[in-house]
Amino acid sequence: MTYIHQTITDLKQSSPAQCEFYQAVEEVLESLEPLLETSKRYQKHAIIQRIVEPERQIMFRVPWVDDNGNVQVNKGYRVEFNSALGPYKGGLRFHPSVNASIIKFLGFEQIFKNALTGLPIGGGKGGANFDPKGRSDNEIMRFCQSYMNELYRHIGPTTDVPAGDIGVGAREIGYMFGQYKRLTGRYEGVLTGKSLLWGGSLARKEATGYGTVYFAQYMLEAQGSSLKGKKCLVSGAGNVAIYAIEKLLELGATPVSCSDSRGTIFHEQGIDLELIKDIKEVRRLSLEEYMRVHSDAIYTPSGEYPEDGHAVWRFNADAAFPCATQNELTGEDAQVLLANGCTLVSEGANMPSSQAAVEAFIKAQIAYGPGKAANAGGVATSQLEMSQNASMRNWTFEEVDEQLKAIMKNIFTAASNAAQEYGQPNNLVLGANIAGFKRVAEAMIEQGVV
Ligand code: NDP
Ligand code: 2IT
Repeated sequence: MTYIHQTITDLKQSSPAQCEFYQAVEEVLESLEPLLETSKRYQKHAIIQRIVEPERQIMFRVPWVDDNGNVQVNKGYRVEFNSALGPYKGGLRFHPSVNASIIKFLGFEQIFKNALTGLPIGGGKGGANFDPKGRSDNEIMRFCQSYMNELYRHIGPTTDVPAGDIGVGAREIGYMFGQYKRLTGRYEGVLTGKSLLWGGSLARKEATGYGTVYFAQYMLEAQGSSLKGKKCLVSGAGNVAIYAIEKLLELGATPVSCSDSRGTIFHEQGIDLELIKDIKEVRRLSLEEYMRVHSDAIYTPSGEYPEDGHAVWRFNADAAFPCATQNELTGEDAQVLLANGCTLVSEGANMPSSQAAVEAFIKAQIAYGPGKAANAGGVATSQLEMSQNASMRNWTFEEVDEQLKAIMKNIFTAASNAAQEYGQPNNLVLGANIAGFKRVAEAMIEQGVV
């Protein structure tokens, strides 16, 4: 354990107050222990010391004028973490909680996630501490334009290709693409998650949620089981959650919950997907709106379990799909889920389970798909969008979806094989971290000390 402690101690000194980043690093390094014990080559090439340090971190001012004529200032970020396997690739998050720690944890996770896809993409992440809630369309546009006024000089279709994440969807990507085009005069695949009218890929919108459910399906298939008839808890009500719910319904499971930052809906007979799409994608309202149509559902406002947990994980279910945000499933939540008979967790969000929750799932030997494996379908399909842009071709929905399924299957197989090789066949955290790390580390060694 000494190198883990040493690395975290060094990070705490060189990058103070970045707890989410230390959490992500610690989880990966703990998994690598058996690998580093048997192979000294990674130590010889100082791979650990290099891999935890971003190649480049860009922080910038984002000034803009709100609808009342007041000048607002936000903090913008892009962390270009690792380019051993390809151009930096990863989303942009617009949320008031964004800081350097959150962007670095996301960028660090992205390195291994992207490696697991087997595609030629490096790891990066960006965003701003901008809160889109309650902002008019014009304010969103002005913010996106100002953000791109700085970002455009750092990105490009073969250098760094951002996409969406929390608070960034097709609308924001559109405004940022427009500004990039105006500044550079170039029409190119510099962003993914674009509208289908002008360069987007079919199935990209659905890909993360669908991919998370495919991953769950592959975990169950390996046990001779399936999702059919399973009662599933889903958290979040954004891009990932909505399309996880859609795929669960298609596969004959019953998704019984969803949540947003203000509260949780539990609907025993199954979530009304079209209503959720209308509330969140079209009208952009709070989930409380759901109760106007379905008075038989249960609405729990946030803050019911302020110390140690969240309402969404307190209901009985066979499976859980955390699709909102980091550390939204605590150790206490995990104990309740397990006690209520939950035997599968597939993470649509990035690092949704706290360290204590991850340990509980591994100890209980349930089917547990960590985010960097289970939610890789989004970024993988982004890379398929890049391929289509580069070749000036458009694939059908079915073609993209088939490739997405194959990629999720390969990720499951790679993580599962690595877990077996290192003597813990059920531990996909270990398997995903080792399989992802090996690919990046070998590429870094071959490319020399850069
Ligand atoms: P969206 O912005 O579309 O939706 C986020 C959802 O989570 C909303 O329902 C939001 O509620 C809720 N949420 C966000 N932050 C908080 C918080 N601090 N507390 C409680 N609820 C919160 O984002 P996505 O669906 O795209 O992203 C969800 C997760 O999936 C994130 O962890 C993201 O990193 C991850 N992810 C996304 C991918 C993608 O392709 N989009 C790919 C891989 C992972 P509200 O609306 O009230 O804010
Ligand atoms: O966390 C993620 O993988 C994403 N937000 C998607 C990144 C991408 O480039 O599509």
